[in-house]
Amino acid sequence: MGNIYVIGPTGAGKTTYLAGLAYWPDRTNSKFRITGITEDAKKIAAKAETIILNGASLEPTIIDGVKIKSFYDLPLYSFEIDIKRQWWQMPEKINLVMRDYPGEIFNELTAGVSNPLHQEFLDESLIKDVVGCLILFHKWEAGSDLFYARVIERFINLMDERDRTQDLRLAVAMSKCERGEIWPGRLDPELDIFKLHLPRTTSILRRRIPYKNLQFYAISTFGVLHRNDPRPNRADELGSPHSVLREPLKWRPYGMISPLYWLSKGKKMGLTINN
Ligand SMILES: Nc1nc2c(ncn2[C@@H]2O[C@H](COP(=O)(O)OP(=O)(O)OP(=O)(O)O)[C@@H](O)[C@H]2O)c(=O)[nH]1
Ligand SMILES: [Mg+2]
Repeated sequence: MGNIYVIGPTGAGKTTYLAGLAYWPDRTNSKFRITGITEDAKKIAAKAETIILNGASLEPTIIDGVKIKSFYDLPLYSFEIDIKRQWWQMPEKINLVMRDYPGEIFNELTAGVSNPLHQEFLDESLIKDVVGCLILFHKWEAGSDLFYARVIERFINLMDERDRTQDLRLAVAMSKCERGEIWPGRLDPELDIFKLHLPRTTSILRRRIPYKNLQFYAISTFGVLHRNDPRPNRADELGSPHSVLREPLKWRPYGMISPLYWLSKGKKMGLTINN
């Protein structure tokens, strides 16, 4: 079982993604069954109902110094994902231990980390029992590339210092990919989202991370309304940075499992079971 941490700047959708996993719809036609193992995983599943279905606005994950004094105070999510396959195939399972990082740590990387607690968090994300990181980005507009490139460069420097550049897997994903401008790019995210909109960030990653340890993904925890109706399943409240599901009963998250499969197993999930 490998530990996987979800990192990325503030507002990238990390907590929502974890809540989505915890609250995975138990539909008969879903190819996955996700079971929360730890207390925290069960707690967030209960919360996810309000987060995902009723649009309760999600607070940014912060280190407030009172509740979270050390890395070990961060909630620990452990999930078991069963992949339903055809009857003649061996059943497959992914066991995950995940932590939800506050984005502020990632943001701070550009300026250099001065807060010792932040440093502890970064160190923990690079210890040997972490097999991989899911890095979520959500901005693709001009200007974001420079910021992401700087952050990623610093993060890879830290990997280097801790001797992890050769064995830590990085799944780099564009989140909220149901957005019309990037939705068509989801089929080949490296080329049509990352190289196109974040060329500098992509080239640093490709240059410094071994080919086999780096994959690009597009994820949408919200998803679109239907396979044949690619309107985002999202209702934006005017003037609010928060988005909520437009039609909760049609919740079809996109691309959430494949990066986890790759991060934990080091091979891609078969095309037939792609979600
Ligand atoms: N459109 C859309 N919005 C999303 C999606 N996932 C999350 N969001 C919204 O993005 C905002 C930020 O999400 P969070 O999950 O709090 O982001 P975070 O990465 O945990 O942020 P920090 O805790 O500050 O680091 C919320 O308003 C979410 O509703 C998605 O798939 N699509
Ligand atoms: Mg958060």
